[in-house]
Amino acid sequence: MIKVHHLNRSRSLRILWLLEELGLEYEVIRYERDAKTNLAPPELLALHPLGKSPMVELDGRLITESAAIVEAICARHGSRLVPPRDSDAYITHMELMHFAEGSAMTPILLNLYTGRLGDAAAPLQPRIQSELTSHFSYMEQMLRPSGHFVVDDLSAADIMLSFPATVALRMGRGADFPKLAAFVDWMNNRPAFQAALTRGGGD
Ligand SMILES: N[C@@H](CCC(=O)N[C@@H](CS)C(=O)NCC(=O)O)C(=O)O
Repeated sequence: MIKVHHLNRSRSLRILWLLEELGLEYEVIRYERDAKTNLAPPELLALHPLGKSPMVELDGRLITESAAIVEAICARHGSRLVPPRDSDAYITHMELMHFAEGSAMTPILLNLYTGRLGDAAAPLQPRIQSELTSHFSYMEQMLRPSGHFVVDDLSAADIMLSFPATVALRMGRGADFPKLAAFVDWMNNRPAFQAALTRGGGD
């Protein structure tokens, strides 16, 4: 049985969505963010030194890092969500799988943290905002006419990019990036995504 250590309102929802799309059986162990600090509870630290979510137990092996988890699950159960390794699409798939956490999250997190500094953050803001815009614009540009990022059907990269795409909309950038807005809308209407939301506790 696959076990998902799931933190509410987190990137971990992507893993539940993936498992629902693949029709796999899994157990969800839910953790709640601290009401004051918004941080993960210490129970997650007992599992791994970083104490972050998602963490997944697959065949008894604890796996961290969303993209590694998605790749590991797809390797065993979801090869249809990854392009053939010898294809050009596979390179795009790898680029976007790494971009989702390795690139897109940097300006998103800088914006979140410096937002708490008020005026003290003013000198950093132009660069953070231009980086946010360039990363969201890149995603907008990569969306194909079919509404997917890599091939003309759901792929693992779509699932990884759903988090930064959702953040773009939460930041009120939907009008600037209509293809991203349509992608998030499509995701929200997908039964597997709705099932993932329910299994994750609804938020
Ligand atoms: N790059 C990691 C990031 C993991 C991460 O930062 N998870 C957040 C949830 S979105 C978390 O656990 N935050 C709670 C905390 O830092 O206390 C991944 O993609 O899995």
